[in-house]
Amino acid sequence: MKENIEKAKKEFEKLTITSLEELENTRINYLGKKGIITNFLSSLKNVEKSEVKELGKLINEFKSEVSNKLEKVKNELEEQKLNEKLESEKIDISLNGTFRQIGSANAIEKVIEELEEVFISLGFTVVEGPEVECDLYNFEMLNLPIGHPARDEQDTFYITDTMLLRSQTSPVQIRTMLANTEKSPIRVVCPGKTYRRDNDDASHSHQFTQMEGLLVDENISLADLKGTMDLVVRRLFGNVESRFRPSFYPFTEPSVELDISCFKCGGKGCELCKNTGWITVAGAGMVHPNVLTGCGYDVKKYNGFAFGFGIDRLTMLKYGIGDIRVLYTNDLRVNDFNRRDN
Ligand code: 2NL
Repeated sequence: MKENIEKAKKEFEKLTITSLEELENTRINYLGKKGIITNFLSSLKNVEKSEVKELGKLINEFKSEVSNKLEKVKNELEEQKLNEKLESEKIDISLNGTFRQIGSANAIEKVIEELEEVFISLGFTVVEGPEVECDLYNFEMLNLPIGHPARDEQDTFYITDTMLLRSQTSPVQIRTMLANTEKSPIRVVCPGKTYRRDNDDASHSHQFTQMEGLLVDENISLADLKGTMDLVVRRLFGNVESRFRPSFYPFTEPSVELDISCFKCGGKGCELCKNTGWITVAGAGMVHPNVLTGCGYDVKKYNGFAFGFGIDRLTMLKYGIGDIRVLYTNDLRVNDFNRRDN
């Protein structure tokens, strides 16, 4: 029996186990109910008493050798299996992703938003309105009756005899005043698309962009308008001077043009300011009493100021663009100022 045990031991030591399935078979083969070691142990009862101790020790050593080896191989195989799984599920995060060109706001839109921020900080509300308007709101209520010569300058596209594409955003302010049934103070800015019957060239476009503003309150003076405009242009263009020049608009009295000192040459005179040292950025004035009365405001109590920025012009000045048409043609150089590689 001793030789049989030693022989089985040698055979076991030669065994190579390469899978968990083989491992389980080996376990059953050696340690199972009818396994080799179990058989040796039960054969002990047929052995001479004097030999039981030695053989028993031998079998138990063999048994723990088998158990130890099976445990060791089990751990190795499981680790190997896990490594294979990890390897097969590996993701190479160093690979470049698919590059998508990210768009950005159009330059006009950015100037509008910048102006809105300033006006909101001064207590103004942003209001929008329809682009197809009636003659009444676009012209008549702005003190521009039919036949008024100033209508020529603002000739636009007519849908019918009385419906047109708005030539300015003023009708939005008219609507705001009419809708305010309490006839209380108003502070609004109205950005949006406007239209004129223009032949397109480097400085004219049949569709352009305006931002008008209206303030109605008690005891408003031209000084309030000047202070407001000065603050706005400084926020937009930095440390510039501002000045008012006399002008004419049918809807304001008095009317002014707002100039800023040239931010390029500092007022010395250059190509941008056509050697004048000044750049015109807006028209403005005190709201004409006819406009206020027409909208139901008592001019004995209320007055106000209004202004209009040509957003296209401001955008061209701010970004150094020489042709207004570029703003409306999806030229990526205009629309992608905030791209990293620009
Ligand atoms: C320009 C001039 C201006 C206004 C717009 C306005 C609106 C109402 C009443 C009075 Cl409801 N005025 N708007 C006033 C002065 C000038 O725009 O050439 N902008 C580009």
